[in-house]
Amino acid sequence: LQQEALQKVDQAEDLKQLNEVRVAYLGKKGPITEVLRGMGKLSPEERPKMGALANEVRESISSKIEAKQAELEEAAIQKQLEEQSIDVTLPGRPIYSGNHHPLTRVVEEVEDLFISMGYTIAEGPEVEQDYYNFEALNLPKDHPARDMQDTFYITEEILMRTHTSPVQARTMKKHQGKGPVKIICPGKVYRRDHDDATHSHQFMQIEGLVVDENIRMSDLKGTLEVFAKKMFGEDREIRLRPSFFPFTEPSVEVDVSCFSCGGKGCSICKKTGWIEMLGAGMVHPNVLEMAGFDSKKYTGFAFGIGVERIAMLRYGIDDIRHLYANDIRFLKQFSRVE
Ligand code: FA5
Repeated sequence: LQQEALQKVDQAEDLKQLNEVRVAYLGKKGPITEVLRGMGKLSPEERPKMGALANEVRESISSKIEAKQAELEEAAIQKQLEEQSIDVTLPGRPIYSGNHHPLTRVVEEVEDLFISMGYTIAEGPEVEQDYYNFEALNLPKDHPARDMQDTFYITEEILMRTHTSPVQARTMKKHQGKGPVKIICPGKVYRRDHDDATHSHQFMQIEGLVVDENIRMSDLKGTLEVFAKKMFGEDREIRLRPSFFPFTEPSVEVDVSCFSCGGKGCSICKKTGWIEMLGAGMVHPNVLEMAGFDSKKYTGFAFGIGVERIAMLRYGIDDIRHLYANDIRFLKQFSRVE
């Protein structure tokens, strides 16, 4: 029996067959278990002899099985390794890392700049009340200046905000008539504009608002000069042109000198050497009063910058629609190397 079992172990070609041998010879129904079970029937002299013999046979089979198992397992691993061998000469698969959208990058940079000048970030809803978007900004119902911003209305009183300026009114109201206020607010805005190379029906603005005692136009100019030089280079200049917004007086539109052509005139600046960047002005006393501030004690300045404008100039993007088409070939060009 022992010889036969040891031979079967040797012949086992894989772990499955080996297990079958184990069950056949050492299992509950195997011949050795049977012998051990039948021991009760033997005479007291024969019992120890038979027991010792049965144990010896069992030991020898089981140690042979163990040895064979180790051998088969090793062989199985070797076989697997051979089958799965890696060809290190094959070209690797490229790993594409994602990157921030150019508009996100611009917003983050502008945020960092203004935070370094002591501003905090404010937020407001994109679905806004007519009151904050217009009335609290000195634009009563039926005021002709409402035509400046074609609006998506949801109801008569609720609309998609057309600019980030309502956050001015909301922030001032929260301060309950006490300065200083020093915030910027980046966010999406919506207008019923026809989409073209420079206009989108949904775009982004960054609002700025400073209210305190003795805030002057020169503070606005100095702040915007720092903004232009930090965003576009130390050799940049700004130009203030008189303009009109119902919520600021005086109001200006601010141009930045064109860096693509160095002021000589190109298609980006339409050969003028200047690019319009933002609207700004001194906060209108009516707006201060409506938000609960004493306009004899407090003055302030505000500005609203078009984020797409900054991105287009910064990266030489010639069509605003690229920023919203989600074309991976376009977006891949903005991977940040830091
Ligand atoms: C305003 O929206 C004022 N709220 C700005 C302001 C804030 C003035 C605080 C005074 C004080 P305006 O409509 O000019 O102003 O828009 C500001 C900027 O948003 C523009 O200079 C331009 O860069 C950008 N912009 C306006 N319309 C669009 C559009 N359809 N698509 C993309 N950018 C636009």
